[in-house]
Amino acid sequence: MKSHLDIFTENGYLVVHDALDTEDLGPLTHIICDVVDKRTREMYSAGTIAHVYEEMPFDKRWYAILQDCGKENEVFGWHTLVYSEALFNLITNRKVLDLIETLIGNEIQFNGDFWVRPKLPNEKLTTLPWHQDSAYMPDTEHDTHLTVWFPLVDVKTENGALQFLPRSHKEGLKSYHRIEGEAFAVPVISPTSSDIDIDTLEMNKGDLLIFNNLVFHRSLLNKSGTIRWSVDFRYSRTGTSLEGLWHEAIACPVREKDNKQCPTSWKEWQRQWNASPHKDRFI
Ligand SMILES: O=C(O)CCC(=O)C(=O)O
Repeated sequence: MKSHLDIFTENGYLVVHDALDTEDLGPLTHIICDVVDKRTREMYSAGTIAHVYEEMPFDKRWYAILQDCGKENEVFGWHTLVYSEALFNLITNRKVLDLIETLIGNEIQFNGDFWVRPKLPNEKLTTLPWHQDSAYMPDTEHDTHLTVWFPLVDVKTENGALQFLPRSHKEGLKSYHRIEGEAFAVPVISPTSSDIDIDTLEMNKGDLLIFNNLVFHRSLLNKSGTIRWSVDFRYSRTGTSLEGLWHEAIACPVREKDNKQCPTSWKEWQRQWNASPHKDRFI
């Protein structure tokens, strides 16, 4: 049987089913619900929306609110809004770090990059084109940077699953350009000419995906009537250069050699966050 490392090395990504449970994901989901509730009440008080949609479930409420006022998400992901101890606890979750350890060893740093993504029905902004993460992270292509991606609801093709091109990381970073009207740079040459190459990752809440910075992936349009909530973090081996990346200021070691105890505390990370200039750049 192939190990996690074998699969990851071969394909450039790895899905682990039932890696986390409600105890792991619940606190962050709670924070997101609180953010939605707070923003809703502010909009209601300002007269921007007619109802607070209190009865709506997690995968519908934010969409109902934006529809009420005729808006879409202002950005592709939430950052500062979800900054919390619950977020830090998921970033440093022992089960997550154990899995990462099988791929890059036991000296691990969190790169500082995190996003909660409310992917709305039929929304172009959150439908990412084929890309390699290094295309958006300058000078990272010679090192391994891992993205860990967790669905916070079950994700099927219909509500905007991620698609991957297995083994595409083996050919290095391709050239990218910007096309007018597109939010994200795209590869100059399309990375695939055939649907056969494409792996569509349908995943359930509790499953976890890890991929490297050179594998091609994209995010499908959400054709359902509900929100595809997900969260993603980035990690690398401790000492890997993060120079020039916007999130360097809030990077921190999360696992040291031969010690399962996270070397950074929430209090220390809070100090870094409070001193960091970038937090005011994102919502
Ligand atoms: O969550 C998504 O829809 C896209 C995520 C992605 O492409 C990334 O994190 O690089």
